[in-house]
Amino acid sequence: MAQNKKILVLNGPNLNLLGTRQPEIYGKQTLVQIEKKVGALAKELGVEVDFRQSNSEGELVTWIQQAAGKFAAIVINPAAYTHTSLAMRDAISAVGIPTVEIHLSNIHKREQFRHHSFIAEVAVGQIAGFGLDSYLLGLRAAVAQV
Ligand code: CA2
Repeated sequence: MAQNKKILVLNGPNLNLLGTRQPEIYGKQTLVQIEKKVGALAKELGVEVDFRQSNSEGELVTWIQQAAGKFAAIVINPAAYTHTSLAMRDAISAVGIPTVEIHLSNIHKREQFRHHSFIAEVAVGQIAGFGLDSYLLGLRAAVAQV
């Protein structure tokens, strides 16, 4: 039952720049606009969302750790840390909260170094390539887990 459940939506490095550069890859929406759309869908689905962004790997790891007992699911766009962060992978694995990995772009159609995700191995699943809709689909997938 999704009612009253809290979902943590995490955004990794540089996603605060959305809407200012590389719109051909990441779209024209700012992160604030995405947050508003996610908030509206959350309301419709009857869940509460806490939407955060950090450029710091350590802060993201701390937020994942602190989510234990407070959030029913995590939706995460780990950005570049997707491809590098064993620390975030270990944190997700340690807390055991169902986690949905999302990406604006289709990382599998891009450079080889973006094809591997450390997060995918501990996520329930991955949604990539749908722009803003990756966030909305990710939220729906997370709600289906709780
Ligand atoms: O497609 C995605 O959502 C990514 O997670 C975005 C990351 C990238 O490193 C991943 O491979 C795929 C990059 C986020 C940087 O966002 C920017 C936004 C505007 C301008 C520059 C970067």
